[in-house]
Amino acid sequence: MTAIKLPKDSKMLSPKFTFGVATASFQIEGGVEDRLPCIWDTFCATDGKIADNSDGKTACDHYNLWQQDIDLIESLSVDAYRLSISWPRVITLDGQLNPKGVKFYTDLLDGLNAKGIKTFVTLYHWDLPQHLEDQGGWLNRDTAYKYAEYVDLITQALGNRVHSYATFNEPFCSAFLGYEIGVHAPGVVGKEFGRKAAHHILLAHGLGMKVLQKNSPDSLNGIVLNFTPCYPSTDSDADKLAADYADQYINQWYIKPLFDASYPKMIDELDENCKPEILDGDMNIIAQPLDFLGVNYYTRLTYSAPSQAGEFYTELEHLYPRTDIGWEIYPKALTELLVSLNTQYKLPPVYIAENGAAMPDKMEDGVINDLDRIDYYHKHLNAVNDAIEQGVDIQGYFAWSLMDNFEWAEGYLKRFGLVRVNYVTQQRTIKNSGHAYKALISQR
Ligand code: GCO
Repeated sequence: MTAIKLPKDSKMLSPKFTFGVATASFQIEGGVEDRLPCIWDTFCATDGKIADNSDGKTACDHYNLWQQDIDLIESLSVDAYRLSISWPRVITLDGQLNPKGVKFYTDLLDGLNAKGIKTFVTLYHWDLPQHLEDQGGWLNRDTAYKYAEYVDLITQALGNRVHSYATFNEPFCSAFLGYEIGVHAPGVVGKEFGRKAAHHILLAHGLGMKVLQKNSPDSLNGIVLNFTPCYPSTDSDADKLAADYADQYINQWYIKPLFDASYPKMIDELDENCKPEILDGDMNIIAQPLDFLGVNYYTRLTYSAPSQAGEFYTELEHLYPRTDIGWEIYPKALTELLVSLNTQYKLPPVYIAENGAAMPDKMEDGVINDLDRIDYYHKHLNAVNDAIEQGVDIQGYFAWSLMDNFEWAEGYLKRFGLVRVNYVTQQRTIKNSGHAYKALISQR
């Protein structure tokens, strides 16, 4: 596949559909000297946590190169850019706005708006200020209230520059990867912590939505969740039960409270010490009306019945074909996911807020001919189109990512960009996938 194609009559080719590219603050900014430390700085400084022992000190140096990066975004002909605000850059230790950090984002947003690029702002993409982690981080209920204060201050400061706000990116990753299996910052390990962190993040989401309703009622306000659809490895009842449990644990736990104001039924099967403390009124705070739901999709997983007593499922290795990060390429699950969420819940308009692939790119004569990534985008965009044809209201799609960047525990080893970054010279080179994405968008 050398081009990304959609059916000629696809609704995605109407000018009303939004095409964008996405990034996140810690993954691209660098500029650490001008902000407070965050949990990812600490995690990176801990031996053995990051595959290449790297950190976010420079990353893509977007903190200094943002003007040329806006030109780069414009050159891809996208309608929208999804970025995140670094909480430790805009808030000081005593909880006040940091004018220098705020100016970085107002300049950036003004620059994007001047070019007619719609701004999709995520208020939390994992960079919790370290001093809040020192007080328990997301295991401390107070953090949810600190988050609401931060949202109040920053949204007032940004004024009407923002087209869309997402309160959080992927609460699953922050809670489960960060506070249960510890492969992400802050690296806390223990089954008793994951659900507690998740509940406080969801509570913070609800409190944040209330602030947005007050401070920014005209923007499109919502949340971005990631989904890894869970498939049974065979048709047996035991495997189906295992996949269903996994689905409740990793997917439903984060969406059901938003729409039904309750957790999935597996909460009853959790050991007492693993249950979150839910105070009166929490679930109603969490279930605020949403203007949109962001869906991030990369892969699926398959499950079979548990092999040991006391467990609920066995997660199988990713099947083939796989991307460079080892995730199965299975576009059909994206269609099935969207259709199934649309039957289970009364969804607001959906935006695919992230989808993309790490591939083993090679640069030859200055060209990155990443046909594998083009093929991934072609198939997944068509999977989105199939879901639209089956009645799901999907209004936008964001490629992850604008450019190669700091891929969390994988450091700089895995490249997700439509644009290659040379981390020595900071030179950006549009890959053929970037050209193909632009060609698709430009044909409208
Ligand atoms: C996520 C994050 C991104 C990642 C991307 C690839 O979805 O995990 O939002 O920051 O880089 O997903 O893993």
